[in-house]
Amino acid sequence: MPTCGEHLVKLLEAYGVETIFGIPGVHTVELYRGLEATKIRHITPRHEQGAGFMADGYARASGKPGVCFIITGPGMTNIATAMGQAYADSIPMLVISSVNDTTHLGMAQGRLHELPSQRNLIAGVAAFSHTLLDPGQLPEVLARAFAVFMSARPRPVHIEIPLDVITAKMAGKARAWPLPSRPAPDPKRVAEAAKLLGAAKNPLIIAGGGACDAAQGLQKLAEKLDAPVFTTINGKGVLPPGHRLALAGNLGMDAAQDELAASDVVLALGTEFGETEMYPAARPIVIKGKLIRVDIDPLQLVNQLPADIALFADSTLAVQALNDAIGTHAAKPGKGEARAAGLRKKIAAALWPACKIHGRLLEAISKALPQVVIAGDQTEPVYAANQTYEAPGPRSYFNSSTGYGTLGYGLPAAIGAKLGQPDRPAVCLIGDGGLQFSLPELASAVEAQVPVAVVIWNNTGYGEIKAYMRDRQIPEIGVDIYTPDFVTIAKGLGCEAVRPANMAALHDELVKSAKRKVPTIIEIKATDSLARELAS
Ligand SMILES: Cc1ncc(C[n+]2csc(CCOP(=O)(O)OP(=O)(O)O)c2C)c(N)n1
Ligand SMILES: [Mg+2]
Repeated sequence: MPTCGEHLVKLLEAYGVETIFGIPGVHTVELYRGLEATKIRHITPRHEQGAGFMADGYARASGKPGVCFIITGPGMTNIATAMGQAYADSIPMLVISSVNDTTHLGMAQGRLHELPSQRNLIAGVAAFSHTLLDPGQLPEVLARAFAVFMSARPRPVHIEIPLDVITAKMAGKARAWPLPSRPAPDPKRVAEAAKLLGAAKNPLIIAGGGACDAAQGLQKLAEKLDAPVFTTINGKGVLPPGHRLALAGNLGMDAAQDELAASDVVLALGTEFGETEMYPAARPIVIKGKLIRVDIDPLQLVNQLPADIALFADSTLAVQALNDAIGTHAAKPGKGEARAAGLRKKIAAALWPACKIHGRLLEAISKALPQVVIAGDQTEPVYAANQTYEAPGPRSYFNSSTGYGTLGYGLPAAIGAKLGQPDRPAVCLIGDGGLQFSLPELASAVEAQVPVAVVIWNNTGYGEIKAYMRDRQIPEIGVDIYTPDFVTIAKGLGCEAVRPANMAALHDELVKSAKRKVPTIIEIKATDSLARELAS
């Protein structure tokens, strides 16, 4: 008879899990006993935070939950930060950990890896955290996790299995439970919303990360209504690049605020109007017309702004219902396009100067790698790209400047993204500070043969914080950090590494990176000739 650990692995496979990120320890070896008998691929990071960020990038790029196997105690405190980022950005992540024997829980007898209460510690960054006290309850608890991922606001779920439970024998066939359907909107409210939208003179759409799977229908809806579309950072790619109704910049900008105020009906889908969207100047959003909100989380529908019509629903189903209800109605085209073009111009004029330099860098990346997935960290080129970049499609652009705002995310997230979308090139866009948080994950990528391109913007310091201190007349302490020779280190870790001298070399290196089996580090120093060419 298999153990609970073996049964769990079979169950995960039955739910369609193909990749697991984990670092085994004596407490979790029972999870590994059955792994060989499945098709699941195990990826070993160099730190549990790396496991969490890889799972996050995998989930964002593929749309499937990222799964991690983590040891009791330090493994869990290490992954807590990655769970915090995934929690803030509504990313499905399943963290399976061990915990001490059921009879030892809460006893504080100095057992290996013991925490006073692991579950209490982690519950704040999870949709739920469950201690499995009986192997027989595993199928039900796992079904709850997948019900959250598939049918509710996706967030990390933590299941901890005591050592005596993980090794206990478990009867029965490993079978995935049928999952609940996704919530469909109330038809009466859909009819009201469609009426408002159909009669709108200046409609506007705001699409967040929760709308990214509704892209196709949303484009149709926007075109029918002739409505300009703002996307949040996690909503990028909902409209194809260059679409006549697509807007750039962010909702905190004066021109965007004016346009919002002038819109008589605003349709906001899958967004919490987060403050990190509005870099560098977040401000309260003021909507003077009618507001229609769509969200899979009822609590989001009453967050910050009361909606005139609140549609509690999956965004894809809501958009489909709105499209059906609006039917063949079509606003006279032209006005929306003109509004969008005017707004794009005003926003471009209001952007800070570095946006141009970094905009060129992003253009070079898209040109060399058209179907690229970009996972970014918190660095100057990312803040700029958040304003200007047009992603080739949804699930193609994300970074840790949103929500929890965690340095060190970009590299492991890009590795996860490449594993989640193996047929597309993946680029990590990261600063010299952020990369030093997770540099050893290059070794994980070499080992797993994951060819990501890591574009480092090296300004030899915590540039953004340095500027922030300078603006406030605070002595610039702790921000001019020593940066190692990234090219030599990366080569030592088994990667290819270059410092391209000009745009042509940058292009070649990006193209070559996608053909390799290992990561390619592409370093750009802010004082290099390439940086000058980007600025010219
Ligand atoms: C875990 C963590 N620690 C500290 C910070 C604060 N922080 C935000 S941006 C930043 C500077 C990052 O430097 P770098 O990656 O080199 O990017 P740059 O701003 O220089 O482009 C720091 C220290 C953070 N966001 N996350
Ligand atoms: Mg820096």
